[in-house]
Amino acid sequence: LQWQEELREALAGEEFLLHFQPQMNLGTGRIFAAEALLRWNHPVRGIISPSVFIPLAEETGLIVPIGDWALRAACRQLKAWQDAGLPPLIISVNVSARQFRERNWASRVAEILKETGLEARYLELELTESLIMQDVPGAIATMHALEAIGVHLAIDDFGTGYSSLSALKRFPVRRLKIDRSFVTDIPLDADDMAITSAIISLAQKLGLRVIAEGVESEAQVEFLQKAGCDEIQGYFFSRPLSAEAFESLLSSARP
Ligand code: G
Ligand code: G
Ligand code: MN
Ligand code: NA
Repeated sequence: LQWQEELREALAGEEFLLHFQPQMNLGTGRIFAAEALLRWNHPVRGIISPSVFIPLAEETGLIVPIGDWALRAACRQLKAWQDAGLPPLIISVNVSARQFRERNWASRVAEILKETGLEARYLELELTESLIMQDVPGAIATMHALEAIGVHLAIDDFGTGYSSLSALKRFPVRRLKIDRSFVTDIPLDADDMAITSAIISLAQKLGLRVIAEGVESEAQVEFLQKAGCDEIQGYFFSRPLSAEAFESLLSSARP
């Protein structure tokens, strides 16, 4: 109950903020996207990680307004960067199951885009496999509604959620994000390397883009490049950054 009140106050008191982690294309060496990651700047406890407060927010249902706040803030930030003349970029936003299952959620997304002035094609929504698998037909319907408004979709934490490969064929998604757990022990763990390579070829054969998460070393980059991975995200290239730090990284990378 105490958490619930604090989360409510945090939303009202603007204690949430976003950090941005760049995603890099291995072919061009350029930043093509940023994942928006929620942070709670608690007046007493300091910065609190979403892995702590998102499960609490899920329980109470507060994840719905908090998630909408994050989506709106991410769209507004990207629009501001576009208006400032920064290079074109995609903003990638995490979606929770409770949020995704809201009635007419796709039209809420459309409203947020309209309100912030961001074109739909610059927004990518990250859905986890487990979110989709909770109700495959329902998820596919919402995914099609999102696709119809021009938003792109990615499957987050891919490989961890027991999604059937035959279902994958029916999902209107553009990108798979290989879960960090498969990347961490490359190049030491032969099984993880086999799984990662297999996900990359699967994505290629299905015509999907593929990004590896949690990339922390040069050796991992080399392995992924050889395996044909398009894109990377992780501490090796950059940690999640404040809006200001991300903006200067982007400005310094301007051609
Ligand atoms: O940034 P960090 O590693 O602390 O994130 C921890 C978890 O919180 C990740 O699984 C991430 O997907 C999730 N997360 C971060 N921001 C959001 C958000 O805006 N909405 C939802 N639903 N999850 C988020
Ligand atoms: O579940 P999701 O993929 O949305 O989680 C993203 C989280 O992963 C972010 O909160 C970010 O802090 C974390 N992260 C990003 N890159 C790395 C990395 O290279 N190593 C580790 N350990 N965590 C990372
Ligand atoms: Mn994510
Ligand atoms: Na992930």
